[in-house]
Amino acid sequence: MGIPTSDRPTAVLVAVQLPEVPDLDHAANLAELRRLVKTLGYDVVATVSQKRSGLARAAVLGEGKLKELAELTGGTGLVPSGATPKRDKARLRRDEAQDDAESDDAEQDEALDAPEVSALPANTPRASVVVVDHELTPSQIRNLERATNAEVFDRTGVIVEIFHRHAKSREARLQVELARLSYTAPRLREAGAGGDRQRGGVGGRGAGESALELDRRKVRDRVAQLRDELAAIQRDNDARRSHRHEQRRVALVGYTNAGKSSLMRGLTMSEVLVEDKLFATLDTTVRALQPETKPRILVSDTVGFIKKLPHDLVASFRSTLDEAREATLLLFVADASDPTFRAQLAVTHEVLAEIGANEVPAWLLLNKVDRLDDAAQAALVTEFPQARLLSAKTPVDVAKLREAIVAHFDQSLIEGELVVPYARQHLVGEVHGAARVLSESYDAEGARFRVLADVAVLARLQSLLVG
Ligand SMILES: Nc1nc2c(ncn2[C@@H]2O[C@H](COP(=O)(O)OP(=O)(O)OP(=O)(O)O)[C@@H](O)[C@H]2O)c(=O)[nH]1
Ligand SMILES: [Mg+2]
Repeated sequence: MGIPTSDRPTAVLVAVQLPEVPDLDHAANLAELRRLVKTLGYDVVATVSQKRSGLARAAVLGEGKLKELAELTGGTGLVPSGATPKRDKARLRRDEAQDDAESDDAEQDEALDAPEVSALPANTPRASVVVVDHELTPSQIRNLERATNAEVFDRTGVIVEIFHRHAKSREARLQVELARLSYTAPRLREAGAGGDRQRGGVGGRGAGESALELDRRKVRDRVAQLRDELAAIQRDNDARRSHRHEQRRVALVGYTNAGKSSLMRGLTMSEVLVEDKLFATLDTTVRALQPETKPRILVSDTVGFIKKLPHDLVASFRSTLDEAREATLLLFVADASDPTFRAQLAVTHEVLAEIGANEVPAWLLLNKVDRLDDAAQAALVTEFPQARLLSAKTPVDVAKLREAIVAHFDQSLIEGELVVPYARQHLVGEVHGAARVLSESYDAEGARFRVLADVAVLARLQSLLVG
C-alpha cells in the first residue's frame, strides 16, 4: 500500500470541521485518526483541515483546499470533468441534502479542462496516502484519488485494514474478511460501469459489465460461505459458553488502548498481547482469575471500541461482544490519562447499549492514574465518586482489584450442605469444582460437605445428588 518516500510511507490527514463540531472535538478526532494511521505504519506528514457546512460533494474539500492537499501529494488538485458520473451526482445530492454547496463547491462540479500535471518544487515531500476522517462515497474516493494522485482511504477503510492486520484467530479472520467485503462491495458496485446502465440505458455498453457482474456474484458467494463458516464457529462457541453458564464471569470492556489487556495480564497471570496500538486485541480471551478462587472466576478480555466504528464491523464482532453481554460483572476500563476519556466512555456505553449489555452490573475503572498527579486524581474522585482509580502497572492496585472482585462474588455465595452417597463418589469432583468446600466428614450416608456456592449452583448440586 503506497510508495514509501522515506523508510516509512507517509500520509496526509484530511478533515472537515462541521459547524456542530467544537474545536476540541475536532482536534481529538484528528489526533485519533493520526494514531489509527500510525498503527497502520504510516508517518503523518501533514493535516489539511477545513471548516465547512458539509462535505464538498465532489471531493470533500473546497477547490482551494484541494489544491493545497494536492501540493502535498503531487497531484493536480483538480477533479477531472466527467469524474462524477450523473448517477453518482444525483445520488450524492439526495444523500447530502445538508451540503449547501458553497460557492467553490458549485464550481467543483463544473471543473473542466484539468491540466495534466501541475508543476511542483522538486524537493517537496510527497505523501503517498490521503486519509479522510469521514465516510466517503465511492465517487468521492475516486475524485480525490484523481486530484491528489495518491491512494485515498476513509476512516472506515483504515479501521478495516487495521482489523485485517491484527486478526489472529480463525473466527476473527473470517469476521474481518466479511467486514472487508461489505466495505468493498458498494465500491465495486459503483466503481465500474454501474448496474443502472442495464436498466436506464444511460451511457454505452461497457465491456466491464460482465466482469462486474462476475465480481458481484463472487462477492455474494464468498459472503454466504463466510456466514456459514462463522455460524458453525458460533455454534461451537455457544456450546462452550453454555458450559461456563454457571461460572462467575468478569468481562473487561472499554475504548481501544484503555489498558484492558494489561489488566487481564495482571488479574490472570496470562501472557495476552499488550501494545501501544489501537486494536491490539481482536480476539476474546478467557482465563481464570489468579490465584484461583473456589469456585473459579473467569475473566475475559474483549475487542476495544472506537468512535464512529462502522456498523458492519460491530455486527461482525458481535460474537466476541457476547462475552460482555453474558458476563456477571463488567469492568469498564478507561484511560484516565487521556483528556478525551469522557467521550470514550460515552462511546463504550453506546456500543454496549447497542448489543444489549447495558443491564450487566458494571464497575468503572479509571486506569493509568500513574500518569496523573495527586490533584488530578483527587478531581477524578470528586467527578466519579463510584469509580476505582488504579494503574495496571502497579501490582498493588491490581491485587486490590482482584480482592474486590472476589469479595463481590463471595457476597452472592450461600452456605449449604451436600451429601454425596458412597455409590456416587464420582460426583465429589463436581462438588469441588462448583463450590467452595468448608468442611468434609463421612458418615453412614456418604461424604458430607459444608459448602459455599451460588444459590443456583447449590440447588443444581442438591438435585443432582438426590436424583
Ligand atoms: N502508564 C500506564 N500505561 C498503561 C497502563 N495500562 C496500560 N498501559 C499501556 O497502554 C497501552 C495499551 O494497553 P493495552 O492493555 O494493550 O490496552 P487495551 O485496552 O487492551 O487495547 P486494545 O486491545 O488495543 O483495545 C500499552 O502500551 C500499555 O502498556 C497503566 O496503568 N499505566
Ligand atoms: Mg487489548
